[in-house]
Amino acid sequence: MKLWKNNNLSICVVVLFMFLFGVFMYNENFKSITNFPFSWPKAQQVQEEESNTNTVTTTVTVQRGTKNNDTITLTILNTSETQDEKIQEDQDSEETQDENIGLEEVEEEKVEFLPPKECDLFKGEWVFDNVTHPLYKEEQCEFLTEQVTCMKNGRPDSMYQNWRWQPRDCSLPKFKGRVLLEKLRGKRLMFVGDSLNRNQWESMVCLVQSVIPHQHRKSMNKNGSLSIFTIQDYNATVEFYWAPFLVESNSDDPKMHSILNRIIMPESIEKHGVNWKNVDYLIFNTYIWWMNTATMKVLRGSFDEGSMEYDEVPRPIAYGRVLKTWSKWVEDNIDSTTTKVFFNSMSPLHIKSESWNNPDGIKCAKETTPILNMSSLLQVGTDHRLFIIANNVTQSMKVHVNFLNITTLSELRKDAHTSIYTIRQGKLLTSEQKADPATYADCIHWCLPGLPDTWNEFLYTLIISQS
Ligand SMILES: *[C@@H]1O[C@H](CO)[C@@H](O)[C@H](O)[C@H]1NC(C)=O
Ligand SMILES: *[C@@H]1O[C@H](CO)[C@@H](O)[C@H](O)[C@H]1NC(C)=O
Ligand SMILES: *[C@@H]1O[C@H](CO)[C@@H](O)[C@H](O)[C@H]1NC(C)=O
Ligand SMILES: *[C@@H]1O[C@H](CO)[C@@H](O)[C@H](O)[C@H]1NC(C)=O
Ligand SMILES: *[C@@H]1O[C@H](CO)[C@@H](O)[C@H](O)[C@H]1NC(C)=O
Ligand SMILES: *[C@@H]1O[C@H](CO)[C@@H](O)[C@H](O)[C@H]1NC(C)=O
Ligand SMILES: *[C@@H]1O[C@H](CO)[C@@H](O)[C@H](O)[C@H]1NC(C)=O
Ligand SMILES: CC(=O)N[C@H]1CO[C@H](CO)[C@@H](O)[C@@H]1O
Repeated sequence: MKLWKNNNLSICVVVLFMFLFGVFMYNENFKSITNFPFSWPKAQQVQEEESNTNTVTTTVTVQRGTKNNDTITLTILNTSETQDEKIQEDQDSEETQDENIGLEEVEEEKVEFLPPKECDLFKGEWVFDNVTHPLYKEEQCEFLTEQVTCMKNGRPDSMYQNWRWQPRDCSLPKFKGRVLLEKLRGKRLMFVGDSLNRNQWESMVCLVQSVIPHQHRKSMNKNGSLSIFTIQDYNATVEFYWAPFLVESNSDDPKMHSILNRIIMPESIEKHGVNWKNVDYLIFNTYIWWMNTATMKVLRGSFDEGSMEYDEVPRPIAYGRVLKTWSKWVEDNIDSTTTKVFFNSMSPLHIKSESWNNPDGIKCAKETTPILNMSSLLQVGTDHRLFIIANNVTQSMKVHVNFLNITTLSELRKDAHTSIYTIRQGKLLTSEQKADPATYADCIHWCLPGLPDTWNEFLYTLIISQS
């Protein structure tokens, strides 16, 4: 298995030159080539139309380079990357991409800048960057559900969409839907778990769907526990499978969510697992459904046999049993040469505003900026015992599992929850409910565009780096 191809820059330059020559030959429209040195990526085009010209390329370079010690390298790389993007924009706008598509894709992949394997992507900071983020617009993604469209639901501030995660020792590559879809060609990617993984799945659908402009070339099919987004041109799917405990439980009905007496069968996973076979990229999580009681109810016997009796087991013990069952399933059923496995660490809650020194706050409801002062240890109530178990289990398996360490960096995002701009039992909050955030604010789920896009940037980085 070849991991983490490092870019050979001189090859890049040669390939870029050959590619430019190719475009020149293909393209009778001389104008797009003469435009090309003064180019800027699409995100800036809007800004550009409102303001002035030619300064924008510099801005991008500076923004990407600021936090990085490899400023010069990055700048050089960015220059060619920017040029490459411009070419792609031109092709898109002229609708000539069909004849150039192969060339363009190969090229994009070659110019991709990947962080070195040693770089810890999850150690870093949030940087305000309204040039590159959000990665898509809320109103441009028809597949978003009402649960997450915070602006449409009346949220007045939008800064929560503009934060970019900047790893300390490297940079995340720019998310390119086309590059990801090329990896997914003829393949299935599936999120498995609870509503936070569904949150991330919705984000991923939006991130790739914009590549396909034609409505009838992409489709959504929601059927019971399984939701499938299909991109016909690539024969690729981005799926979500509902299994909030991963193992069998009395909470497996994807619609009935008001079960307070949650009971699990920690050694029983096959019923769900059959649905995960033959998937090429599997992303698991399980956390939020564990959090309403200190102990977990473990069934004696089986639901199928009508058993009703259960034992109450301390949360970490039960969590460990479930992950052991899960890891055994993965080891027995996954061929790591064809399937990549990921495990998301816990998505945090923001319920007590005192924990980020805002005694006047009401849960997460008044928060409009991330926690940027990282000088003191932040404690928002996450059960880190489960983090340690998940990290330990995933790192000691025979099959390679990518542990996505999203917990700490998400703990800083008190501003990013759906709060009162969401639904409850299928309906948007009424104005009376909105006036009572202490009762009704949802400080568990996240607005989109927003934080789960960053989780997908990690996923993207790992997918395109490992092939
Ligand atoms: C990056 O530079 C800063 C200051 O310029 C320094 O404190 C830090 O240790 C450097 N990081 C690495 C990985 O070299
Ligand atoms: C997870 O990331 C945080 C920073 O975001 C870091 O402090 C912590 O050590 C990481 N844990 C693991 C197991 O990598
Ligand atoms: C980005 O933020 C800056 C500073 O707040 C602001 O001046 C600028 O207008 C913003 N640009 C866009 C495109 O929103
Ligand atoms: C489409 O992808 C599926 C896997 O998701 C594969 O089984 C099938 O053969 C592919 N079909 C074509 C026509 O490539
Ligand atoms: C939904 O799934 C069930 C079984 O999982 C299947 O029998 C049924 O045909 C599916 N319906 C649609 C509309 O795909
Ligand atoms: C950051 O937090 C620490 C501890 O809460 C506090 O002492 C310090 O003044 C804060 N710094 C800033 C710049 O707010
Ligand atoms: C980590 O996992 C190994 C093997 O599953 C186990 O032996 C060990 O006790 C675990 N350590 C912790 C701290 O949970
Ligand atoms: C390190 C490296 O290969 N840098 C190259 C970046 O691209 C410029 C041209 O745009 C070359 O002159 C550099 O040698």
